Amino acid sequence: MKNVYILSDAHLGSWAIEHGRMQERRLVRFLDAIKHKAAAVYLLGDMFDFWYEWKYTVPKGYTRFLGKLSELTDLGVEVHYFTGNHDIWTYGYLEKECGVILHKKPTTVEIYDKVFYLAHGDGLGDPDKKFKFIRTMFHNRFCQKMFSSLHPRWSMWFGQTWAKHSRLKRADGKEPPYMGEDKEQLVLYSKEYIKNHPDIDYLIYGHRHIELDLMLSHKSRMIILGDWIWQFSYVVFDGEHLFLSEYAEGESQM
Ligand SMILES: [Mn+2]
Repeated sequence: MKNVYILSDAHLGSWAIEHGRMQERRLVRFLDAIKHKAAAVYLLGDMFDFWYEWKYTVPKGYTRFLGKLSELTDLGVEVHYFTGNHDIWTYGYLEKECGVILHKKPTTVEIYDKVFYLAHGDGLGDPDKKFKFIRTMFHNRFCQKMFSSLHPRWSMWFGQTWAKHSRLKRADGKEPPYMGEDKEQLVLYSKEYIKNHPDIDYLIYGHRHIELDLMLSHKSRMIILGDWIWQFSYVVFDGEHLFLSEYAEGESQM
């Protein structure tokens, strides 16, 4: 039985990440190392720090990563690509060129008899009104059309700058630490969610850039994935056991 891998938040191409090339190479080496063991790979959002595609144009860069995704899908590995809040603006290129299966919303999926609820995690249980307003604008088709009509010289600059600042507004560029079961938005959201969906075995999220592995009930386990900037963390599921691990090169991996 082949494994299923889940990871998120590489924020490739970020102007706030100095080790961008090393980070992309490590991600690609990881994908290469698992390609024959994987039945499916789920990328849970924000793989790019700012992705925006036009009808005839896509952003520069990411050639190693995009090539590796294509190699995996050519081999028959299912690659599921969830949009986060930094890469909402993909309109078919990643599906057509790289063969990924795109998800723009949280998805419930059955994998080897277990029920997974998968989401990037932005906007879930988040009471921040400003964030909600920006999120609505970002997803609005009319705003997207207006933005697309700008020359990429300005719109890509604007997007990269916005993304950079959303990283740097945190002290040392990292996310606030885990806030505890009673305050962490995704935990509160998940606890509410399983009340009406008690059949879910695993709830898995990105977005927060922290690693969390928490039992919510006898059945439901919640995981926040960490990131691929500093933690290089991923979930692996072999049909029976599920682990949250960190990719350390040179070690033998599952
Ligand atoms: Mn995010």
